[in-house]
Amino acid sequence: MRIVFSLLMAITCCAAASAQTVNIIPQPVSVKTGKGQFTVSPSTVLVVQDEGDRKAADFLNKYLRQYYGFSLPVKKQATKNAIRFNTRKFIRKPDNDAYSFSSTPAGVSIDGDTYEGTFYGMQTLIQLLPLTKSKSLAIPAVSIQDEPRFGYRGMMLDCSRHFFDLAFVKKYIDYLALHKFNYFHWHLTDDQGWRIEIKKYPELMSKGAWRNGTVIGRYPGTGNDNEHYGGYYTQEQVKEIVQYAADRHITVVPEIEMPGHASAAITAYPDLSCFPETPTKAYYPKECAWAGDSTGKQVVQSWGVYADVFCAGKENTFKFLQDVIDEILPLFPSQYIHVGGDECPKSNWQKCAKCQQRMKENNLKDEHELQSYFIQRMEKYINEKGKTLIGWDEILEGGLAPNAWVMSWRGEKGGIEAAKQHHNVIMTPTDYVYFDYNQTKKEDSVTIGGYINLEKVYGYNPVPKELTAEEGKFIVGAQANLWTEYVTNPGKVEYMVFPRMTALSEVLWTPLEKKNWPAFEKKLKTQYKRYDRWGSDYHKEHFKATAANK
Ligand code: TNX
Repeated sequence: MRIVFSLLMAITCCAAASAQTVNIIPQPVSVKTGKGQFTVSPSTVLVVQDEGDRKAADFLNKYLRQYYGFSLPVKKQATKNAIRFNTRKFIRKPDNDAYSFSSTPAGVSIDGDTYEGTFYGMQTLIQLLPLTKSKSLAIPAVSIQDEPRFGYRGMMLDCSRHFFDLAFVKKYIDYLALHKFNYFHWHLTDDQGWRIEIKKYPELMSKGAWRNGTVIGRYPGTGNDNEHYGGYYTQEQVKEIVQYAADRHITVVPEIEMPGHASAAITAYPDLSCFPETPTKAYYPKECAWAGDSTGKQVVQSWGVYADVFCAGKENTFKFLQDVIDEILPLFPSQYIHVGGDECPKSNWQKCAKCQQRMKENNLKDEHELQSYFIQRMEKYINEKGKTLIGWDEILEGGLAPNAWVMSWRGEKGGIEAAKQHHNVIMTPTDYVYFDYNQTKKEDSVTIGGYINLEKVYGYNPVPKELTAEEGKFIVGAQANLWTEYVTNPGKVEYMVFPRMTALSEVLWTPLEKKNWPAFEKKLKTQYKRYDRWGSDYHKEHFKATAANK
């Protein structure tokens, strides 16, 4: 017995030696280190008072099972050796998802103001776990008070240019959860493929979801791969993703592009174009190679902006889009529906008798006002359904729809203007958060170009100094976009987002005055080990690259 006891003591001592230093990203508001440590082992109990906190317990158990090979019993009560989840203990600030975290040798308590807060506290716990696989996981004694700086912390994934299967979309959502992000912006339609099942319009799936080939290499490409490429998510799969995200306190914001980036939809239903008889090939850049049938409307095979957009003159266009919205709303509980609105060439509208007629009837002085009419009409429809419209900053041109939220991507100008007009703004400027851009000057994979290194992302402040304190409140948060023209597989997604997404999490969560680049760089070394533990790809060159780029 004695021997067993001393052996047990020895194991506990070893665990003590390996306790992780406090290395939390995003950096919490306040961290106080205590004395000693708590050891998570298979006999530790998760205490959950109600169903709301079960999400936190379930996530932790899944994580422990996956990366450490054991999970913990979930109970309503326990006396010793417990991790307690306890939401709504105290309310600090309404709707701010704050939490307190305390670990002592006796146990761990995570007290969120909301279920989200408790979930974030659980993410903090995960970051205190040692990185080597063991059934005895020592975490240091700490006391943490924490809350997010912004209410909207988003990541976008473009699933149109390249299609990502359900398993990977879930993995991406897990990455968001592990970084305390709360919005997943799902880019579901674009010129190169329609990716969501709409039962009323089956040709969106049979035609709009497929292209006969893709250009090889960087635009305009060196040829065409001639491969039939595509796919879409069924409504059942969409529900599965939405639920998966909700279980991680993440809202999925769907994006259905209009009036531009519409050529996949037009391929399915040519009458949505101003000129149904004009073949897609007539709009296609001459320097890009083409595969397969070139008659009629075809899903495009290269990148960029296409002039074949939704006709703003036909009632049929609005009927179609409203029907699409009708099918989408029951799938997405999100308060926000993104309708794109970016990069809509006006050349077809200028030549189209029906568009010109619409302008005359509505006293619209130019095609920008016609775009504004388009978005405002869709906004009215979306508002009637009790939802809020989000659009890219082009929706400012020709007058902003009354309640719209603006995603400012062409720099911060649009966002500043919208905030001054008292519209909510999500910052996604190309200068800081376009994760399709290179992270080193010497990038050897094919990308869209550009250059945004880690330090640049880290240094981003989403609230521009041009705004007064009052106006600044309209900046609800920020988001990074991963456009996937040159991102063909999950590994490349990971390579493009890591570690920049980790830096962005701190931009969005940590109070400005607590951000600290040298401290972040130090923590990054541990973060790399986490990526390794997750089996994720990531951009490994940061430390070398910064030296090379100086
Ligand atoms: C602009 S950002 C686009 C996308 C491209 C991206 C490439 C925005 C609203 N539109 O269609 O994929 O640039 O960086």
